[in-house]
Amino acid sequence: MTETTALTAELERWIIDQVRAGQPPEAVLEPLLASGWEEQVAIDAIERVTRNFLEAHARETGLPLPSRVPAPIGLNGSSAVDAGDREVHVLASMRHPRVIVFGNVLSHEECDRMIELARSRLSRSATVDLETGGDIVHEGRTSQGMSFERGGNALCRRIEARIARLLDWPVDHGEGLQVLRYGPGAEYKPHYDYFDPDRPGAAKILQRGGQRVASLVMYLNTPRSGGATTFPEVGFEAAAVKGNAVFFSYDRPHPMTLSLHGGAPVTEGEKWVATKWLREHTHG
Ligand SMILES: O=C(O)CCC(=O)C(=O)O
Repeated sequence: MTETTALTAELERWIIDQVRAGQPPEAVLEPLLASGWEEQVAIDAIERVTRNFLEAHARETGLPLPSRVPAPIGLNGSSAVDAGDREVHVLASMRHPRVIVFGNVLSHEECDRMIELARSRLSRSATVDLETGGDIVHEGRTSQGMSFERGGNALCRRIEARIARLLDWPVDHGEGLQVLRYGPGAEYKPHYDYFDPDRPGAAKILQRGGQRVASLVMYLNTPRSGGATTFPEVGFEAAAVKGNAVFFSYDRPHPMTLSLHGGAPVTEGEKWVATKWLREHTHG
């Protein structure tokens, strides 16, 4: 790379080569800073070049355009994140699919309270029907569930504020928390959380907040056995451990994100989770 602070064609090519090679943003930024770039100018330049490249690539290949997604941590960074009222631990992190396992997201008291608030309101879980935009019961999802309104009670407000800080994503870009209970044998077969834009019911769903771009599945208890969150395309499993959470993002509604995931069957005991879905825009 030449020693210059101008965005030359050569520098643009170099940035694109780094992105294509899967280099993390810090590895692209550091050489620019070392050759005299002002930090924000360098970040803006890298973002612009990367976005132009990704958009051109998406157009050429017919893929959906990428969206901005929550990016709470870099790779090989700090092992803790300040989430405002709590220090959250980073336990594992994968680049593609982008998956992060967090520890200490919720206290045990918060987990117990969330279960207590949800328990009497559970019914057989449904999934979004992309034919109509409504809900349907699906044989691949054998849990029970309920949803809280965003900000619907003091506990939800506290957890939502913490998640917003942890993920650096506004509270109003999130759906209300959904609580699921899996009894023995219950599971959620592998699926994507984004809405397939080509299905007839999608337009209605996307009007309110745009696409889902990330999910945070928080474990409210530790099942005696089974119940991991699985990413079958990459052979990765996050164990369900009370107070921990698995985060994953998907920058476009496409299988190339490798965000296919499921809740493996609970083989002993029960499993409770609270899921937060993050949207592109305000989910009013
Ligand atoms: O229960 C799990 O581990 C996964 C939950 C899930 O896939 C979801 O809520 O979309």
